[in-house]
Amino acid sequence: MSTTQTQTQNKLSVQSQSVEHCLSDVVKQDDWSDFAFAPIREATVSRAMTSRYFKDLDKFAVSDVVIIGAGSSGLSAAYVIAKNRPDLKIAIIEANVAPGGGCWLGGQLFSAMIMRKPADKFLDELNIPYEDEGHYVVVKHAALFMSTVLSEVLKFPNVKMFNATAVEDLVTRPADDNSQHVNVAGVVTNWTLVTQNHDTQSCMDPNVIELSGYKDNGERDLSQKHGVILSCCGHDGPFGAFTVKRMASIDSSKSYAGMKGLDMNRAEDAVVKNAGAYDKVGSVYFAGMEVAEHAGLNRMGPTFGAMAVSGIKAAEDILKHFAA
Ligand code: AHZ
Repeated sequence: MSTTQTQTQNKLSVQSQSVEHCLSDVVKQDDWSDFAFAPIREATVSRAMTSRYFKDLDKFAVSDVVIIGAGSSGLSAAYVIAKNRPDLKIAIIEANVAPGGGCWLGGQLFSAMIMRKPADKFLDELNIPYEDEGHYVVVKHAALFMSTVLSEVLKFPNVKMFNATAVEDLVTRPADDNSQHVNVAGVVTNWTLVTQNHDTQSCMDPNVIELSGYKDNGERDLSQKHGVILSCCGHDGPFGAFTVKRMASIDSSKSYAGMKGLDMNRAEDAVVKNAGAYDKVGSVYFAGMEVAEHAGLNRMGPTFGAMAVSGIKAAEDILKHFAA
């Protein structure tokens, strides 16, 4: 390309057209030959990362809300809770390196994401553009929704996401009525790569995030609200439906119904209606496709309205718990 670059008053120009970018006032020559970053020591980089990470581990060792799974439902819920209650400590645990769950593409690896109304209200709140098709709207790429909700959630100072970290068990306490049932009082975490290798290595013990509202001896501190877990692990898969399956294995009163076949109309309404508090376990809530696994509902396939709206409904329930 016969591009003539000149520099006028410190501004780059291409074929006499002024090129404006964030470094226009920093770059001294159009060939960038004297460009240099500010100096740094390698140890400074290490300390800048690790000191913050360990500070976060310390800060969130007791959390008010632990969200398991950073897919479309978990992040929608996180947005609503964090926006309404900046005083609550919200830890998001995501097994994958890349958060987002199944919401980087629409169906069958196509890009567009469908949301049925009234889920468009959530898109409006996040300023995400879409095409209005009457009863439903189309976001041009699912990644546009995911990247926006993810960045909004991560901006909240009271939210920390621990990614590449799996919840591999639950912290349990005897139920308040002293029956054989359990309350959930926290999550047991590990690096996902460690969780995936428990069968190939000798014991690699995990870490724990405890819910707020317990005394040193593990009893409930009735002077404060107890923290909650919102499980948004998606449907059955390598990690999916984690909390539903684990609860069924540790509490005989709980069952794992399993997700039924695809029926968009039935599935989306039902997932929203059944999202929220888990029966008789005061500290556990569900949203997203894990609701279908828990309640034996149909799946909806590639329509995402119920993911956002079930997250909003579960968030509403959790906000009510902390407000009461
Ligand atoms: O990595 C998982 C994913 O990002 C994460 N996750 C699952 N188990 C975990 C664990 N510890 C930590 N034990 C865990 N993280 O949870 C996230 C779930 O995201 P998702 O997008 O799979 O679930 P969702 O319910 O938010 O959205 C489901 C989207 C679907 S599936 C579907 C269908 O199959 O019909 N239709 C829709 C809209």
